[in-house]
Amino acid sequence: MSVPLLSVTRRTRRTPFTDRVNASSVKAYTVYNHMLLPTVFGSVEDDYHHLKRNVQVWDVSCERQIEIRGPDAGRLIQMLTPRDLGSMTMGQCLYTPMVDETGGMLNDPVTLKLAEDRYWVSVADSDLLFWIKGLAYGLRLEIDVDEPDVSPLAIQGPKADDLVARVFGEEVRDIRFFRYAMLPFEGRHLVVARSGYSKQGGFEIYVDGSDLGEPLWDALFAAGEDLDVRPGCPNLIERIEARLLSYGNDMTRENTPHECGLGRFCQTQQAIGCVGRDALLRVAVEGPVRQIRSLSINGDALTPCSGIWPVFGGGKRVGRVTSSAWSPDFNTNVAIGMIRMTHWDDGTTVEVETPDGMRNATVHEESYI
Ligand code: THG
Repeated sequence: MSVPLLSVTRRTRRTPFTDRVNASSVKAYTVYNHMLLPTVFGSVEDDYHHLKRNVQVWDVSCERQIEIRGPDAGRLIQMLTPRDLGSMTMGQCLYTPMVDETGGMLNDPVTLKLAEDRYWVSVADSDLLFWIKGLAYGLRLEIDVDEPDVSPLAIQGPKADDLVARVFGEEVRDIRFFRYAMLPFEGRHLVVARSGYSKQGGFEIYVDGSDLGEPLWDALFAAGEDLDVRPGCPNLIERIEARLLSYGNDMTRENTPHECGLGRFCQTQQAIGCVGRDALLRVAVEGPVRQIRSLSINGDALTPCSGIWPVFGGGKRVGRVTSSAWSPDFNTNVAIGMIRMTHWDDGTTVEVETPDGMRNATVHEESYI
């Protein structure tokens, strides 16, 4: 079967790193926040092994920043999320489920507090900017909402500390998980955060100004030659093992944060002002009746999941699988799905209707890694 190409236009935005990514023979892209996101370099499996052993540089510019600035910034941010941001301090990043008035997930960004009156919301793939602008205008809030020219570059893998220390200095080793420091590069101060869409450890550098993109990319590759640094990207296998959720795939506006297993990031009672507070307090009384789970699907490697695979228990529909990949380390197909409470206990056996036929599978309460 021939593989169709992606026609790139102004709507399919390039990034400050696209020329470098193309020069390093990227094999495939997806589109995320209307922007190019690489998905494969060598092969998904080669990228996976390399990520778990070495260090990679990821063009995750598509994690766009929504900047919220002004006297009402703190008030608006709390309207967006059931996570209590009352004690958030500068230098912190927080994973923040964001919900509408029904408690439905609109996005699952990382929020950074840059100043008392200035935040970045590092968004997943949905047009959250319009929701925020609508709230700000509708409520006559004293804030500006924009998408600045900021492009995250992630450095992920067990050797990430060594690589980033060579470019930004030894102080990067002291940055705690989901904290950031402002560190100089070519005379400009950049947010360097210990975060990223993998469980292998590493940093995200928020490249503030497209002109810095290629100099930073080149500096990292020059400094990391002996570390076998390679270009990479969020890896499908590793993120399923880690149960890192993908908005639009594993959850949508149809789901509450609790269904997504994100209840630990919600303090709805304290989140005064959150638009979805009443709805979430109402559903919290009963608790969710379906929830995100990891699954292992028996048999040989499956066709990648590009939609919904129905899940059955005792012949009845009990859920869906939305992400799946063959895991070399666990020697099984690993998957993420939404499973009804009758079948969500650890070790429950179910059947999954895959494009390669019905397969037996097991539900797991914990992630693989
Ligand atoms: N980094 C930044 N922006 C992002 C992402 C990112 N925007 C888009 C997307 N990824 C948002 N989604 C997620 C999902 C998971 C995590 C971060 C962003 C994540 N979760 C960890 C976990 O669940 O184990 C840690 C959460 C915690 O303990 O606070 O890292 O990756 N800048």
